[in-house]
Amino acid sequence: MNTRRHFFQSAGIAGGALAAAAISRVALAALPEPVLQNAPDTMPPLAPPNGRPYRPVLTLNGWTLPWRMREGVKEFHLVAEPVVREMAPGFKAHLWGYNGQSPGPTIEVVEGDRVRIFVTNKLPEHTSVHWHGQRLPNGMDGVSGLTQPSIQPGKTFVYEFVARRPGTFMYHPHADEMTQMAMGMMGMWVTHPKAPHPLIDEVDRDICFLLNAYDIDPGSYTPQIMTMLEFNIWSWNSRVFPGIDSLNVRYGDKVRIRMGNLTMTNHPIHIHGHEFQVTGTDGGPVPHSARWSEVTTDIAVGQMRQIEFVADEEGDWAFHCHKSHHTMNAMGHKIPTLIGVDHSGLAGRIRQLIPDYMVMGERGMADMAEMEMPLPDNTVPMMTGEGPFGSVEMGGMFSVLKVRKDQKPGDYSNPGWYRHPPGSVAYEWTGALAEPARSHAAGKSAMPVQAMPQGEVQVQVRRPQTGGSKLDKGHQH
Ligand SMILES: [Cu+2]
Repeated sequence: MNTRRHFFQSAGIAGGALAAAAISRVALAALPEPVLQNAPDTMPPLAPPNGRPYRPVLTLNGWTLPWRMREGVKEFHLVAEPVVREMAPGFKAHLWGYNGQSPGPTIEVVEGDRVRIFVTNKLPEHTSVHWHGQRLPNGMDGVSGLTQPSIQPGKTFVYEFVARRPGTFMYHPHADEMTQMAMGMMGMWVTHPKAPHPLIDEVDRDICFLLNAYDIDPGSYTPQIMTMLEFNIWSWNSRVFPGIDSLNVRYGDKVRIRMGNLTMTNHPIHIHGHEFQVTGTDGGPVPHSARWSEVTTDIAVGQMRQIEFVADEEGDWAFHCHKSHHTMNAMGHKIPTLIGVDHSGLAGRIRQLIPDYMVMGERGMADMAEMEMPLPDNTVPMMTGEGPFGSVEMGGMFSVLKVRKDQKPGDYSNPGWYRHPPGSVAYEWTGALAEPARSHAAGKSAMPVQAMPQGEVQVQVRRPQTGGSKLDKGHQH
């Protein structure tokens, strides 16, 4: 194990700038020493130790890659390699990534910076890096076969260009892309404006992460790379709730969140308690005349979205993908819907054959979150997360925006649960209930119905289908 790895483990990356300054003379003569990270924690923003100043971003459950300045060029060193990523406590995945983690570190520069990136390939197959969204010389675009030969295992390539456009970008391989992105090879890139920009506001908090997805069978460690749609792990920066850190801000802060989507489907990202505006896309800052307020923005595959709002409502606000199957962990979708099915008597008979058999789902799926069931070796429960009032019944692409008056400026640490002012929490009504007024008239329709059935028809609950189809991935009950 590399000593630098130890350094980051013990000291946290608060020493990131220090690490960049501590590069040995030997390294200065050659490649920048690769900086590695093996914790999945959210590291503090990396204050620029040199070059033009900016307010650095915070990478959710991630970190920023230190650089060295050499003759006016910012030099970075990415190492493409197999990594072990803790996706949630107790759940580790064997992924491919950069510098010890998946996703790789965020690269942060200033508009006009000349950037030189050394890419060393420690994977078992060739790779390349595409700088998604950037303006650059064609030969630096990283499309293996088209704009460069691929980087063979053991080789190091150099990319060099000027960061011309301020904005939010990504990087990922453009070589055996299906495999390498399914294995977690991706990272964020932020280019700050070099001077005050009419369309880019100063913000108090700037937070970024990637949307990614994996198909990892419970009990296994390596993603299925052939999966096209049926992923079972929906993650932000290769973490799933409750493993995703909360976004902690000070009351009144102007907050910017940058997200990039490298999954195979779109994600409508939704925030509670606040409205935001989309202030930037893949193409750069959005003109003021084209902005409107909303509470959900859809991020399509390959897109970046930058949202901004003033955090002026105190509390613990849910922040998540609005596809409800994306706020679940390790689940299969071929489980029959059992709501309303009467299982009485059935479980007892099945238990004579399968002693651990449990009947699930006749009252909805919330039972799953509350019941403690034996899980396979390496996975996360379908829904988890324990809030101050009980189970949150969420997993996957979910986190919490914590807005606090006593959060210090620039302090991203978790303030704990919100203490609601007395009388401001929904409560149980224990008084008498009046008989509800109901309309007894049959429904009207736009036109008279032809060929009315004789009697009344009610839709029947279908009995669960058994036999034949295996219950797909996820927990089987
Ligand atoms: Cu989603």
